[in-house]
Amino acid sequence: SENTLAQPVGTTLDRYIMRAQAEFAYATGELSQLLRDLALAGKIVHRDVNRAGLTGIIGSMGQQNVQGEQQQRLDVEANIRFIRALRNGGEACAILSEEEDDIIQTGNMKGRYVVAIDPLDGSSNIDVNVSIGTIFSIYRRVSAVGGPATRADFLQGGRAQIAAGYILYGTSTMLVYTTGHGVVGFTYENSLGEFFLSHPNITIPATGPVFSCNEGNWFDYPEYVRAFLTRCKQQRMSGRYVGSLVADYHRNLFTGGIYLYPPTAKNPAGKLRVLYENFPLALLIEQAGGRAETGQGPMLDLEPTDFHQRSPLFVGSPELMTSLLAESAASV
Ligand code: AHM
Ligand code: MG
Repeated sequence: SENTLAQPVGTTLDRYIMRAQAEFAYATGELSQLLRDLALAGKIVHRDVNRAGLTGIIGSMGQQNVQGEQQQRLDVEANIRFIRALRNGGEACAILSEEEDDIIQTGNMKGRYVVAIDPLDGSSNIDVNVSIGTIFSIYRRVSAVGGPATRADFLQGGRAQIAAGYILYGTSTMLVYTTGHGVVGFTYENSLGEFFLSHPNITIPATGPVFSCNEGNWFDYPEYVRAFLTRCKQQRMSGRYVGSLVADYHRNLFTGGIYLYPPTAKNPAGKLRVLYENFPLALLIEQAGGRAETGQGPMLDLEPTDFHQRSPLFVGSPELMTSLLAESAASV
């Protein structure tokens, strides 16, 4: 998964995508167009997020989304932005969004791709000015081109993803993605309105100093998870948990570490969603040299059956994942 593209300083996302398209021969430029569409919507959401405190756009619309959570206005906004960009771009025939129960047919029946997306994850963090993110996953459709997308298009399994990534709206806005040839990162330059290549070949350190989980759920965690976390503490590792998945994941990707969302009493199957959270982050981590697991096996081997299904998520540096799995094996 070595990324061999030599890049001059100041490479924009568009230029990078054009060169990568030639180098990796992906499709016929359709995937390139999709990535550009996602980046465009990401710029608009970046603008909305950064204006949020100013324009009173923040706040509940008094609606709940399909998971029964209170929806914030910016979630709705981001959902609209991404759907519109993908519909206008023409390459995606359908979209699955965290914000909507059923798949959204874009009307582009000739489009060869489907996109699963969490348009704005961590929405409970919006009101308190904490980093939030978008997560996306792309498949080539298995249904006939020219007709509507089907359930099967979205339920192909994590290994069928042809691209995945996230946008972090943090101290900087960054786009990080993979098309199966390593992981690349771009940083948004506000005044120019462009994403620039800033991280040409992202790999996760083999181990790292950080464990990330919601320790408030400690008494719900399986015994092997507690045994592993106890070891982390004995070794004086750092506990770091924003509670915003993209931010926690992104930090650990760079520092090395492990993120855990085990089953809990409230969420016995885990909290995070398979299709637009766990699968894309799992593909990214494998491409970056790390590992992602459900607790029952590799995340990417899970066979999905439902659009909004959840699973536990354990993801991070390979050595830490190995010690977690050793605790798990010792516990049976
Ligand atoms: P959301 O779908 O309500 O935005 O929740 C998703 C968030 C993730 O960003 C984060 O990793 C997780 O929920 C945190 O959950 P908890 O507050 O239970 O620790
Ligand atoms: Mg989410």
